[in-house]
Amino acid sequence: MIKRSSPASQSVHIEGAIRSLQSNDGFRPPLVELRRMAQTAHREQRMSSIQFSEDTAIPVARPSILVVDDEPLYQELIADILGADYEILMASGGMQALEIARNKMPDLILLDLIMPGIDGYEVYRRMKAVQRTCDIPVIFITGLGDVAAEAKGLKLGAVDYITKPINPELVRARVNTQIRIKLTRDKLSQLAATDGLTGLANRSYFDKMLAYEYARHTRSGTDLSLIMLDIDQFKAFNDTYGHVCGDDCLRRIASAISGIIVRATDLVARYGGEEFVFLLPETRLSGAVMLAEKVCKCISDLALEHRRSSAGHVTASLGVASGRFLPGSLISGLVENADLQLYVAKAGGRNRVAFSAIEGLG
Ligand code: GH3
Ligand code: MG
Ligand code: MG
Repeated sequence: MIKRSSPASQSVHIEGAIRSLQSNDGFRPPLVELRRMAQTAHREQRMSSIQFSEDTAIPVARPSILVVDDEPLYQELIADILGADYEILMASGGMQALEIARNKMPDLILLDLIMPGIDGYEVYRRMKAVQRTCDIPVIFITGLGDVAAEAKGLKLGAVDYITKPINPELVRARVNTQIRIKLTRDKLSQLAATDGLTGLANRSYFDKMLAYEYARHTRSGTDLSLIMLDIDQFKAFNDTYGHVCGDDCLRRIASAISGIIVRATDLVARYGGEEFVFLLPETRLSGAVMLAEKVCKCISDLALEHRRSSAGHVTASLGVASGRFLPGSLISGLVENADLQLYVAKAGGRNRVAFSAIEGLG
């Protein structure tokens, strides 16, 4: 029987934590960033690319800091103070700073307010206006005693400020604090998008990405494909081998099917229970069916014993739906069609792929 399960309760708790963070200080994990993190996850079996040491939240990998100052002396001074602990990127003007921020996505920006050309306030305003850079924390660098500038910066949303002439101890302390907060947030965002059992992206993350791709594909008019996968006779597997073995089986299948994904834009997620889903942007039906066949064979080839299944080992059934969204069509159409095809695959004897192309999904 095919059934829908709610996302793991663990991710619900973590999302609660994220929501409370959001309400406290306006933090929002950007969708693009969540996507990047989830893509990293199915390759590395976990969401985090940042590794934390055992006792504290100090990361093993070096976080990056962009130092924006038109005076080379200050750039070098700050690089000397922070270079041992962080990767330092430098920009000597506003436009260069915006470009580096966009391309490199540093963990923190130290931004001089007074610069020729566009000043620090304007750089800050433009960064906040773009989704990709709007969540990067910024510390303003101001002149000594310039209280009005400090107040204006903090009101705008800067996380802190540093005054010139620079005091190395203060700079280190303030930067360390902000980096710690930023990395903790990253970690929470990663956890909120992860399925606790398999390490794949979770249902909540999949729903966000589906909405994102739906909007993108409605605009572009290109094909979007979806594969719905359900493990065959899994209740009997649990009944025969126990839930611990069942969980292990789910982990092994998750690991195997995530290794099949090649395109960086493709996403595999745990949809719920013993169901997985593949979201394949800009992919036609033929490509999606090919991938589904590969996934079906890959699971069968794992040859995980299942005495009470028709095949004698663990298998899965897959439903593929593919099509173009017309303006006004419903986002749920694609999932419903993939679900329908999954039912066809089950009814056809399991351990197989069924598919359909839909014109003008709705
Ligand atoms: P079908 O071939 O028609 O899909 O049959 P099925 O037995 O797989 O389908 P059914 O929906 O009846 O059972 C799904 C089973 O998946 C029941 C449930 O115990 C098991 N399951 C769901 N989530 C988990 C999980 O996280 N761990 C384990 N071990 N089992 C799970
Ligand atoms: Mg099921
Ligand atoms: Mg099943």
